[in-house]
Amino acid sequence: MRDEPVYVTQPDLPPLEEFIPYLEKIWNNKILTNGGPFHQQFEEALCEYLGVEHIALFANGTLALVTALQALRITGEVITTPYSFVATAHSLLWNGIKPIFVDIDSTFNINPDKIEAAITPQTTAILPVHCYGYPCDIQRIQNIADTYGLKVIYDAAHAFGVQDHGGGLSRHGDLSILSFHATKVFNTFEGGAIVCPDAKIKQRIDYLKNFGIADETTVIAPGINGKMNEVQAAMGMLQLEYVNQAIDKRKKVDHLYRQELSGVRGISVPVMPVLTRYNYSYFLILVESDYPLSRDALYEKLKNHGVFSRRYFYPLISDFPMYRGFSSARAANLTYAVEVSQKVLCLPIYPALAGDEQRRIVKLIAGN
Ligand code: T4K
Repeated sequence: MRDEPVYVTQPDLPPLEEFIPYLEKIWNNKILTNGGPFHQQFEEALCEYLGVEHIALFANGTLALVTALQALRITGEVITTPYSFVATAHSLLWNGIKPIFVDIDSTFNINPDKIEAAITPQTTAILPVHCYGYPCDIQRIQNIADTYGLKVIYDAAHAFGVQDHGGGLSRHGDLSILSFHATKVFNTFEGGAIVCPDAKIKQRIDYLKNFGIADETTVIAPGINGKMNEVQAAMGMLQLEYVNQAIDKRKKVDHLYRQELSGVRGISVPVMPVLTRYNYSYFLILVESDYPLSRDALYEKLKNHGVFSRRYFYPLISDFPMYRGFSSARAANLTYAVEVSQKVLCLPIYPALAGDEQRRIVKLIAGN
């Protein structure tokens, strides 16, 4: 008998019967969107959970990114990483901004040593990604931004619930963006948010995500429709009750993989960054040159056995046709990003993943 397919992730869903009372409330009060009661409650609850001052909810993380750039009036060139999901750079193109790709380092994040060489008179901001929820070198990035008068917007789509010694990771930068997509640690089916440091910028973001409407007769900017609806917000409220246990289960999955994979020749597992709390959003292995198969051959082998791993993030964003030629002439060397993108494989990780499934996956990798 063939094994059941295993995908790179599976959304964590609360018990359906617990969601029904939320839906009943929505059906009764007939407020479906445009900043209803669940929207309000969820913003407050999220601020508390993440330990941040202000949050603006969005229909998804991409609209949050696009709007964050508008909110800070970013133009010209923005320095970013080629090693991310395409949405990071797409948000720049949608704003008519030129992405300038800079190499990553062993943390999978933008290499701060390489940023300064990519700065030109047109540079207005840095858009780093906390890739896999591993934190960027926040201090050094901020120092560079301060020296050159640049804004910093973090794409923290992978970093929900991650904490460093000072608190939630999303408190850093001028703005920080979260995604609550179905494939994320915390999901509202689709969803996203901008974490902002002060009420004034939050007000501007709230206008921008609602067509720029300030009141019935006033439109202050060419805004977009980026709003999160009431069903998403209600789902978020319920999901918050379960997210800690979901992260604990992910932690167990991570630990079992590490244990089972240790000693498999040619496979290395990145060392966990030093954090107060990690979210175990991804489990990645590096397929090294002494492994008997290429990374892609291992990917195919797993697929043939019903295990759908993913090559996040291959190809590099800079290799897609619409981004060719966008690297900085002086900082165009993306050697490390190229190397990593050819070695990484993200294995299935989600709260419901059974230990037996994990052992089967490791057996396949180990060649048994
Ligand atoms: N910035 C970064 C750094 C990001 O990673 C992302 C999104 C964004 C910004 C943008 O945020 P959003 O606008 O999405 O909120 C997935 C997600 O669609 C995407 O949200 C995510 N990053 C990216 C890393 O991964 P795909 O194309 O790999 O997804 P897909 O549909 O192949 O799903 C992967 C597996 O998950 C499937 O094989 C099965 C499982 N799955 C998926 C969905 C959607 C389910 O079991 N149920 C589901 O509903 O992009």
